[in-house]
Amino acid sequence: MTAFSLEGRTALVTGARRGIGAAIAAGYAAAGAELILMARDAALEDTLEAIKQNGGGDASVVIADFADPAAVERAAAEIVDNRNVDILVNNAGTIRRAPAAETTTADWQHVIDVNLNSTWAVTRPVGAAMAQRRTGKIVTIASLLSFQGGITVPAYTASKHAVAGLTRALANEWGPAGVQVNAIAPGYISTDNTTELRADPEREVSIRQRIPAGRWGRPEDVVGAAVFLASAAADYVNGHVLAVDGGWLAR
Ligand code: GCO
Repeated sequence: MTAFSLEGRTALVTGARRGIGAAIAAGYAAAGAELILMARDAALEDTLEAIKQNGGGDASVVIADFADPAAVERAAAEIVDNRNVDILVNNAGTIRRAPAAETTTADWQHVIDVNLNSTWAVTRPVGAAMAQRRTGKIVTIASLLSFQGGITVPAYTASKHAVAGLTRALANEWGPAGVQVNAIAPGYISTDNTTELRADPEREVSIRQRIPAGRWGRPEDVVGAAVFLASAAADYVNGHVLAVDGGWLAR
Protein backbone atom coordinates (compact mmCIF):
# COMPACT_ATOMS: atom_id res chain seq x y z
CA MET A 1 0.00 0.00 0.00
CA THR A 2 2.82 2.39 -0.82
CA ALA A 3 0.28 4.74 -2.43
CA PHE A 4 -0.75 5.75 1.09
CA SER A 5 2.81 6.55 2.18
CA LEU A 6 3.84 10.15 2.78
CA GLU A 7 7.53 9.26 2.79
CA GLY A 8 9.69 12.09 1.46
CA ARG A 9 6.85 14.67 1.55
CA THR A 10 6.88 17.89 3.49
CA ALA A 11 3.56 18.74 5.13
CA LEU A 12 2.55 22.12 6.50
CA VAL A 13 -0.17 21.73 9.15
CA THR A 14 -1.86 24.81 10.62
CA GLY A 15 -3.36 24.90 14.10
CA ALA A 16 -1.19 21.94 15.02
CA ARG A 17 -1.03 22.54 18.74
CA ARG A 18 -4.10 20.60 19.81
CA GLY A 19 -7.08 18.60 18.70
CA ILE A 20 -7.51 17.55 15.09
CA GLY A 21 -4.38 19.40 13.89
CA ALA A 22 -2.14 17.69 16.44
CA ALA A 23 -3.62 14.27 15.57
CA ILE A 24 -3.09 14.83 11.85
CA ALA A 25 0.51 15.95 12.43
CA ALA A 26 1.23 12.78 14.41
CA GLY A 27 -0.48 10.64 11.76
CA TYR A 28 1.53 12.26 8.98
CA ALA A 29 4.74 11.60 10.91
CA ALA A 30 3.74 7.94 11.19
CA ALA A 31 3.11 7.91 7.42
CA GLY A 32 6.63 9.25 6.83
CA ALA A 33 6.15 12.98 6.24
CA GLU A 34 8.41 15.76 7.42
CA LEU A 35 6.41 18.43 9.22
CA ILE A 36 6.16 22.18 9.39
CA LEU A 37 3.76 23.13 12.15
CA MET A 38 2.09 26.51 12.10
CA ALA A 39 0.49 27.69 15.30
CA ARG A 40 -0.30 30.75 17.34
CA ASP A 41 2.30 30.10 20.01
CA ALA A 42 5.40 28.03 20.53
CA ALA A 43 3.77 25.70 23.07
CA LEU A 44 3.77 22.71 20.77
CA GLU A 45 5.59 20.31 23.09
CA ASP A 46 2.76 17.75 23.16
CA THR A 47 2.43 17.72 19.39
CA LEU A 48 6.19 17.42 18.93
CA GLU A 49 6.28 14.55 21.45
CA ALA A 50 3.47 12.74 19.60
CA ILE A 51 5.34 13.21 16.34
CA LYS A 52 8.48 11.68 17.85
CA GLN A 53 6.52 8.76 19.25
CA ASN A 54 5.11 8.16 15.79
CA GLY A 55 8.58 7.81 14.35
CA GLY A 56 8.90 11.33 13.02
CA GLY A 57 11.98 13.47 13.36
CA ASP A 58 12.14 17.04 14.50
CA ALA A 59 9.42 19.14 13.04
CA SER A 60 9.93 22.82 12.37
CA VAL A 61 7.61 25.33 13.94
CA VAL A 62 6.35 28.60 12.45
CA ILE A 63 4.55 31.00 14.75
CA ALA A 64 1.64 32.94 13.26
CA ASP A 65 -1.63 34.12 14.76
CA PHE A 66 -4.55 33.15 12.56
CA ALA A 67 -6.53 36.10 13.84
CA ASP A 68 -4.11 38.20 11.75
CA PRO A 69 -4.34 37.14 8.08
CA ALA A 70 -1.64 39.61 6.98
CA ALA A 71 0.85 38.07 9.43
CA VAL A 72 -0.17 34.59 8.28
CA GLU A 73 0.41 35.58 4.65
CA ARG A 74 3.91 36.87 5.47
CA ALA A 75 4.74 33.67 7.35
CA ALA A 76 3.42 31.52 4.48
CA ALA A 77 5.41 33.49 1.89
CA GLU A 78 8.57 32.96 3.91
CA ILE A 79 7.96 29.22 4.10
CA VAL A 80 7.39 29.08 0.33
CA ASP A 81 10.66 30.95 -0.27
CA ASN A 82 12.63 28.38 1.72
CA ARG A 83 10.86 25.04 1.43
CA ASN A 84 8.94 22.91 -1.02
CA VAL A 85 5.62 22.20 0.64
CA ASP A 86 4.03 19.04 -0.80
CA ILE A 87 1.01 18.91 1.50
CA LEU A 88 -0.93 21.74 3.11
CA VAL A 89 -3.47 21.05 5.85
CA ASN A 90 -5.66 24.06 6.64
CA ASN A 91 -6.79 23.07 10.09
CA ALA A 92 -6.61 26.21 12.26
CA GLY A 93 -10.11 27.24 13.20
CA THR A 94 -12.31 28.78 15.85
CA ILE A 95 -15.96 29.14 16.79
CA ARG A 96 -18.08 31.73 18.63
CA ARG A 97 -21.59 30.80 19.71
CA ALA A 98 -24.26 33.50 19.95
CA PRO A 99 -27.60 34.18 18.27
CA ALA A 100 -27.18 36.23 15.09
CA ALA A 101 -28.89 39.30 16.58
CA GLU A 102 -26.32 39.30 19.40
CA THR A 103 -23.25 38.54 17.31
CA THR A 104 -20.97 41.55 17.34
CA THR A 105 -19.16 42.67 14.22
CA ALA A 106 -15.89 42.03 16.07
CA ASP A 107 -16.85 38.40 16.75
CA TRP A 108 -18.02 37.95 13.16
CA GLN A 109 -14.75 39.42 11.85
CA HIS A 110 -12.61 37.28 14.17
CA VAL A 111 -14.19 34.00 13.07
CA ILE A 112 -14.07 34.95 9.37
CA ASP A 113 -10.43 36.01 9.76
CA VAL A 114 -9.33 32.79 11.46
CA ASN A 115 -11.40 30.29 9.49
CA LEU A 116 -11.54 31.88 6.04
CA ASN A 117 -9.18 34.81 5.50
CA SER A 118 -6.17 33.13 7.10
CA THR A 119 -6.92 29.91 5.23
CA TRP A 120 -6.81 31.96 2.05
CA ALA A 121 -3.64 33.75 3.23
CA VAL A 122 -1.78 30.41 3.51
CA THR A 123 -3.39 28.62 0.61
CA ARG A 124 -2.78 31.23 -2.07
CA PRO A 125 1.06 31.38 -1.83
CA VAL A 126 1.52 27.70 -0.92
CA GLY A 127 -0.91 26.50 -3.60
CA ALA A 128 0.58 28.80 -6.25
CA ALA A 129 4.02 27.31 -5.56
CA MET A 130 2.57 23.80 -5.77
CA ALA A 131 0.95 24.61 -9.11
CA GLN A 132 4.26 25.92 -10.37
CA ARG A 133 5.99 22.69 -9.32
CA ARG A 134 3.02 20.76 -10.77
CA THR A 135 2.45 18.67 -7.65
CA GLY A 136 0.72 19.09 -4.32
CA LYS A 137 -2.18 18.23 -2.05
CA ILE A 138 -4.28 20.68 -0.10
CA VAL A 139 -6.61 19.39 2.61
CA THR A 140 -8.86 21.90 4.34
CA ILE A 141 -10.79 21.13 7.50
CA ALA A 142 -14.39 22.07 6.72
CA SER A 143 -17.32 21.10 8.95
CA LEU A 144 -20.78 19.59 9.01
CA LEU A 145 -21.68 23.27 8.94
CA SER A 146 -20.30 23.39 5.40
CA PHE A 147 -23.61 21.61 4.62
CA GLN A 148 -25.96 22.62 7.43
CA GLY A 149 -27.00 25.82 9.17
CA GLY A 150 -26.04 24.92 12.73
CA ILE A 151 -27.38 26.39 15.96
CA THR A 152 -26.45 30.03 16.69
CA VAL A 153 -23.03 29.93 15.04
CA PRO A 154 -23.63 32.24 12.04
CA ALA A 155 -20.04 33.33 11.36
CA TYR A 156 -18.70 29.80 11.80
CA THR A 157 -21.31 28.39 9.42
CA ALA A 158 -20.66 31.12 6.84
CA SER A 159 -16.90 30.54 7.06
CA LYS A 160 -17.23 26.76 6.71
CA HIS A 161 -19.56 27.03 3.71
CA ALA A 162 -16.97 29.40 2.24
CA VAL A 163 -14.00 27.05 2.68
CA ALA A 164 -15.99 24.28 0.98
CA GLY A 165 -16.59 26.64 -1.95
CA LEU A 166 -12.94 27.67 -2.01
CA THR A 167 -11.96 23.99 -2.06
CA ARG A 168 -14.00 23.46 -5.24
CA ALA A 169 -12.83 26.69 -6.84
CA LEU A 170 -9.17 25.82 -6.33
CA ALA A 171 -9.65 22.18 -7.36
CA ASN A 172 -10.90 23.51 -10.70
CA GLU A 173 -8.14 26.04 -11.05
CA TRP A 174 -5.15 24.03 -9.89
CA GLY A 175 -6.29 20.54 -10.94
CA PRO A 176 -4.76 20.93 -14.42
CA ALA A 177 -1.46 21.79 -12.69
CA GLY A 178 -1.43 18.50 -10.78
CA VAL A 179 -2.63 19.88 -7.45
CA GLN A 180 -5.55 18.21 -5.66
CA VAL A 181 -7.63 20.36 -3.32
CA ASN A 182 -10.04 18.53 -1.03
CA ALA A 183 -11.65 19.04 2.36
CA ILE A 184 -12.69 16.97 5.34
CA ALA A 185 -15.92 17.70 7.18
CA PRO A 186 -15.41 16.30 10.66
CA GLY A 187 -18.48 15.50 12.68
CA TYR A 188 -18.82 16.16 16.39
CA ILE A 189 -15.29 15.63 17.64
CA SER A 190 -14.16 15.97 21.26
CA THR A 191 -11.84 18.97 21.06
CA ASP A 192 -11.53 22.36 22.75
CA ASN A 193 -13.87 23.88 20.17
CA THR A 194 -16.73 21.63 21.32
CA THR A 195 -16.10 21.64 25.11
CA GLU A 196 -19.03 24.02 25.58
CA LEU A 197 -21.41 21.59 23.85
CA ARG A 198 -20.31 18.67 25.99
CA ALA A 199 -20.59 20.77 29.15
CA ASP A 200 -24.35 21.11 28.53
CA PRO A 201 -25.77 17.65 29.39
CA GLU A 202 -28.94 18.09 27.33
CA ARG A 203 -27.08 19.25 24.23
CA GLU A 204 -24.46 16.53 24.66
CA VAL A 205 -27.08 13.78 24.75
CA SER A 206 -29.08 15.20 21.84
CA ILE A 207 -25.94 15.35 19.72
CA ARG A 208 -24.77 11.86 20.66
CA GLN A 209 -28.19 10.32 20.04
CA ARG A 210 -28.29 11.76 16.54
CA ILE A 211 -24.93 10.21 15.57
CA PRO A 212 -25.38 6.76 14.00
CA ALA A 213 -22.01 5.71 15.44
CA GLY A 214 -23.45 6.39 18.89
CA ARG A 215 -20.45 8.33 20.14
CA TRP A 216 -18.55 11.55 19.73
CA GLY A 217 -15.60 11.44 17.39
CA ARG A 218 -11.99 11.61 18.53
CA PRO A 219 -9.29 13.63 16.75
CA GLU A 220 -7.73 10.30 15.71
CA ASP A 221 -10.91 9.44 13.80
CA VAL A 222 -10.01 12.14 11.26
CA VAL A 223 -6.45 10.95 10.62
CA GLY A 224 -7.13 8.18 8.08
CA ALA A 225 -9.03 10.53 5.77
CA ALA A 226 -6.31 13.17 6.15
CA VAL A 227 -3.55 10.72 5.23
CA PHE A 228 -5.55 9.40 2.28
CA LEU A 229 -6.27 12.85 0.83
CA ALA A 230 -2.59 13.83 1.20
CA SER A 231 -1.31 10.68 -0.49
CA ALA A 232 -0.91 9.40 -4.05
CA ALA A 233 -3.92 7.15 -3.37
CA ALA A 234 -6.03 10.30 -3.83
CA ASP A 235 -4.38 11.52 -7.04
CA TYR A 236 -7.73 11.31 -8.89
CA VAL A 237 -9.83 12.75 -6.04
CA ASN A 238 -10.29 16.50 -6.47
CA GLY A 239 -12.72 19.07 -5.10
CA HIS A 240 -14.36 16.65 -2.69
CA VAL A 241 -15.60 17.39 0.83
CA LEU A 242 -15.33 14.12 2.74
CA ALA A 243 -17.53 13.82 5.83
CA VAL A 244 -15.97 11.93 8.73
CA ASP A 245 -18.95 12.21 11.01
CA GLY A 246 -19.97 8.79 12.33
CA GLY A 247 -22.88 8.96 9.87
CA TRP A 248 -24.39 12.28 11.03
CA LEU A 249 -25.15 13.57 7.50
CA ALA A 250 -26.66 10.25 6.43
CA ARG A 251 -29.26 10.43 9.14
C1 GCO B 1 -21.08 24.00 17.44
C2 GCO B 1 -21.29 23.42 16.07
C3 GCO B 1 -20.07 22.66 15.62
C4 GCO B 1 -20.18 21.91 14.31
C5 GCO B 1 -19.03 20.94 14.21
C6 GCO B 1 -19.33 19.69 13.42
O1 GCO B 1 -20.02 23.75 18.00
O2 GCO B 1 -21.93 24.67 17.91
O3 GCO B 1 -22.44 22.64 16.06
O4 GCO B 1 -19.66 21.80 16.63
O5 GCO B 1 -21.40 21.30 14.15
O6 GCO B 1 -18.01 21.70 13.67
O7 GCO B 1 -18.82 19.73 12.14
